[in-house]
Amino acid sequence: KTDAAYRVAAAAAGASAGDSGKPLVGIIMGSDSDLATMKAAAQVLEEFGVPLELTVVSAHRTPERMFEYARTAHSRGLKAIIAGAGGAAHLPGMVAAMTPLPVIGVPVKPSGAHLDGLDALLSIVQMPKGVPVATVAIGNAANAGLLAIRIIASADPKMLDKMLAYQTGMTETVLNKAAKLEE
Ligand code: RP5
Repeated sequence: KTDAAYRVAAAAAGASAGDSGKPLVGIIMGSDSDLATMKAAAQVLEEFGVPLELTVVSAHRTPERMFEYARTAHSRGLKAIIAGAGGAAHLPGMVAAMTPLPVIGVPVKPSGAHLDGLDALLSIVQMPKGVPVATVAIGNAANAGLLAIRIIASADPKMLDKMLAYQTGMTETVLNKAAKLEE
């Protein structure tokens, strides 16, 4: 999917959602410039058939919107939030402070950044005791998607089967590559 397609998908979020028709995972990012990184989380969720919503929420530029999003997320039926930001990446931590849901933080390396995303990583990972954010590697939004699926799978046997199948497939792929190398 192109970035533009994800913008359309964001606008129509929930339209193709699962049983209840409601998104289960919220993907938010500090800027639309983060979409190139964050769309990998959406792609993984779509592959597993997890309904999602995706939008821009900025801790610094739209603080009231961030408050509103975080405070209403659980009552709207979300089960997890994936939050990505670059630089002084306060979005995941601030959202975690205002929701009881699990929050997965994605450190984004903005194009042309001088600190290679390390600033975002440290901003997201160094949370005080009591306010956890599960932080993935710099730019690894796909892993954020997979972690959100595991959270959902813990209470959803069908999703658990899909995750087991994914893991089996990954193992087989690597073993096939190893076998080819050994030929
Ligand atoms: C952060 O600043 C955003 O999450 C983004 O990674 C970075 C640059 O944002 P733009 O200036 O491209 O909007 O808040």
